[in-house]
Amino acid sequence: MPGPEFTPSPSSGRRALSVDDYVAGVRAGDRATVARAITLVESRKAEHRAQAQDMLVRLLPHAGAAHRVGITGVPGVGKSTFIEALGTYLTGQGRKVAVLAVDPTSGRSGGSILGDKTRMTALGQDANAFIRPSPSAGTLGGVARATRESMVVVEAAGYDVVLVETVGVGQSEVTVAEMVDLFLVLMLPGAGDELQGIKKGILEIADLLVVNKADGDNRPRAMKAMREYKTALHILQPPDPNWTPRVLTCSALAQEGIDDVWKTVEEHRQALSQATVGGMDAFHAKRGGQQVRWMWAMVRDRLMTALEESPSVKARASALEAAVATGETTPALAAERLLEAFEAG
Ligand SMILES: Nc1nc2c(ncn2[C@@H]2O[C@H](COP(=O)(O)OP(=O)(O)OP(=O)(O)O)[C@@H](O)[C@H]2O)c(=O)[nH]1
Ligand SMILES: [Mg+2]
Repeated sequence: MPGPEFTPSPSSGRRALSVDDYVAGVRAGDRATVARAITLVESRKAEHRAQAQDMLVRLLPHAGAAHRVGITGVPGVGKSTFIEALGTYLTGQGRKVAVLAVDPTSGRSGGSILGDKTRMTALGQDANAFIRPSPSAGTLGGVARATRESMVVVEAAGYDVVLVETVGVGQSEVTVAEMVDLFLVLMLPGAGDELQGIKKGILEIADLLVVNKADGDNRPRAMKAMREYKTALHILQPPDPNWTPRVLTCSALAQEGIDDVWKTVEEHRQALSQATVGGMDAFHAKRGGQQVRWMWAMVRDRLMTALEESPSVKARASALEAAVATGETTPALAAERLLEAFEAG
C-alpha cells in the first residue's frame, strides 16, 4: 500500500523476517518489506542492530545510484508543497522517489511529514513514491544514523531519487547536508535583505537556493530576493570548490520552475563527476569523505556512551564534578582522573 508506512517494531505481531527475507524483499522493491527494513534500522535494540548491520552490508553493493537531495527551509516556506511538486514531477519522468525526514523534535507522533499528508496527497498515493516520516529516536545523532541507513535500504530497493527533508532545528541542517549530494534551501520571497531569520550559516552549506512562492503578487519580490541572495552568495566561500551555488525561483503551488530545479540538480552531479579530487572524481570523493566523517562521528558517539555508562566513571563523576565546581581541583586534572577511571574499566 502506498503512503507513509510505519511499524512500532520490526517483528510486532508479524512473522519475524530473516536477513535473507529482508534482503530479498528490499531488492524486489516490496514496499512492506522496505518499510519493515527501515523499522529495523531505526531500532536501538542490540539484536536488531546486529541484524540491521548484516542486512545493510548485503544491501550496500546495490545502493548508491540515487540522487540524494537535502531540503530545508523555515516553517511555512513550502517544503511539503515543494516535495509534492518535485516528487510528482520526478515520478512523471519515470523515476522512483523516496522521501525521508530528519526531525529530532518529532517525538512519538510520527514526524512532521505525516502531519503534512494533506499537502502530499498525490505523492502519498503514487506507486513510485515512498514517504517515510522521521524516526522518533530522539537525539539528532540517532535520527541521522537511522536516516542514513534508511537511505541504503531505499536505494537498494530501486528508488533513484532520495529527498531528505529537515525542519532546520539546531544542527539538523548541517547533519543532513553531510548525508546528501546536494543541499537545497527554500527561501521566502521579499525578505532577502534581512535573511528572514534563517541562520546565516545555512548559506554556507547551500548548494542551491530556491525562492519559493514566486507567483501572483509575490513574483517581483521573489526576483528581488533572488538577486539579493546571488549577491550574498557571491561574497561567501562556496561549500564545494567544484560548484558555485545557484539561486532560482519557483512556485511549488503552481508547479512552476520545478523542472529548472531538477535540471540544476543534474548539472551539479555532472559538474562534480567531471572534476577530479585526489585521483578520483569529485562526486565520489564527496560521498567517500562523508562516509569517513560519519564513521568517526559514530566512534565518538560510541566512546562517549561507553564513558558515560562506565561504572568506574560513574563512581567518581559526582565527587570530581563537585571538586571542579568549587575550585578544589582543575577541570584538566579531573578530566585526567575520569579518563583513568574509564581506562581502568
Ligand atoms: N502562493 C504560494 N503558496 C505556497 C507555495 N508553496 C507553498 N505555499 C503555501 O504555503 C503554506 C505552507 O506550505 P507548506 O508546504 O506546508 O510549508 P512547509 O515548509 O512544509 O511548512 P512546515 O511543515 O510547517 O515547516 C501553505 O498554505 C501552502 O499552500 C507557492 O509556491 N506559492
Ligand atoms: Mg511541511
